[in-house]
Amino acid sequence: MAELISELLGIRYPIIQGGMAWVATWELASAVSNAGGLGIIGVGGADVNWVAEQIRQMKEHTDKPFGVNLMLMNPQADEIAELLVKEQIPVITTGAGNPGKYMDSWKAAGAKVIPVIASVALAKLMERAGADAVVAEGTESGGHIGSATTMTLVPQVVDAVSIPVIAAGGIADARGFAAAMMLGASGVQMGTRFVAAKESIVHQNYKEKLIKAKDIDSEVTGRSTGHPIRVLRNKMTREYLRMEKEGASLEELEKMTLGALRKAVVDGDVMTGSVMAGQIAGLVKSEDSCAEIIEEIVSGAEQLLHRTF
Ligand code: TUI
Repeated sequence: MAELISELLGIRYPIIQGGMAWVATWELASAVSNAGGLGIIGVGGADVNWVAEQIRQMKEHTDKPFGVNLMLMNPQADEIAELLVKEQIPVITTGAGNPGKYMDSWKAAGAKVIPVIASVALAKLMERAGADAVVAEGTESGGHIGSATTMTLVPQVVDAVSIPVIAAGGIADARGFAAAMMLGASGVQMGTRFVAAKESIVHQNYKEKLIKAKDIDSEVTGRSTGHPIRVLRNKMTREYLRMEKEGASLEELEKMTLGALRKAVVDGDVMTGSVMAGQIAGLVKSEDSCAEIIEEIVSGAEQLLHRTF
C-alpha cells in the first residue's frame, strides 16, 4: 500500500483542497486545515501583495500545515515564488505549467513541492526535478484541464513514478475517495465539493448554480486556444463556443474570458461569468462545512475499504 500523504504532510487525513483561483482564500483553506485536511490558498492571477495578506491571515487562523498553489501563468509568478520561500510555506502546489525553475529554491526552504500534472511525461519530469508528490488531475476537473480521465491517468502515473500520487478530478464523496485509493493513489485532491462548502466565500449565486448542476452541465471552452477550461454551461459558454466554432481570433476569445471568473465568484454574475466546476458538480447537493465533508468522506471510505485512515 502506497504511503499516505497524511504522513508526508503531517496532516490527519489524506485529503487536500484544490488551490482554486478566487475561491481558495484563507477562509476556505483554514477551515480545511483545521478539519484535518490540507487547505491550500489559490494564487490564480492575483498579485504578490494579495498573496502576502492571504498567508498572514492563514497563519492567524490555523496552526496546522497548509499550502499555497502557484498558477504558473501568473504574471508575477517569480515574485510570488520568492515570497513562498520567505514565508516558509510548508506545502507548495503548482498548476498550468512546469515549475522546474523554482524547484531547487523551494526545496532548499524546506517546502514539500507537489506539482499538479495531467500526463505521465510531466509526472516523471517532476519526480526527476525533486517533487515530493504529484497531483494527477483528470479531465473531469473544473478549470484548466488536460485530456486524460482520472480513471486512466492515476494508475498510469502510479506505475510511472515512485513518489506518492494524489488523485484529482471527479472526486466528491467517499466512493470517489475509495476508488482513488484502489487506483493506487496516496490521497485525493477535491475542488468542486469544497466550492460549495459553508466556509467557501464564493457568491451565493455560484453555490446555487453548482448545487443545481446535473451530470452533463459542464462544457469545455478554449480547446482551440490551447487552454481548455471546464465551466458550467451558461450564456457566456454558449456565446464563446459559437465564436470558437466560427474561428474567432485568440484576442476576441480572451476578451470574453478576461476577468470572467472573478465576475462569477465575487459579483455573482453566473450568466456571463465563468463558473468553473468539475463534472462531479451533479453529485454535490448541499452546502456542508469542511469538517462535515471530510468526516463524511473518511468514515464512508473506512466502511467501504475496511480500514482506517
Ligand atoms: O491549473 C489547474 N487548473 C486551473 S488554473 C486556473 S486559472 C486560469 N484561468 C484562466 C486561464 C488559465 C488558467 C483554473 N484552473 N490545474 C492544474 C493543471 N495543470 N491541469 C493541467 C495542468 C497542466 C497543463 C499543461 C500542467 C502542465 C502543463 O504543461 C506543462 C508544460 O510543459 O508547460
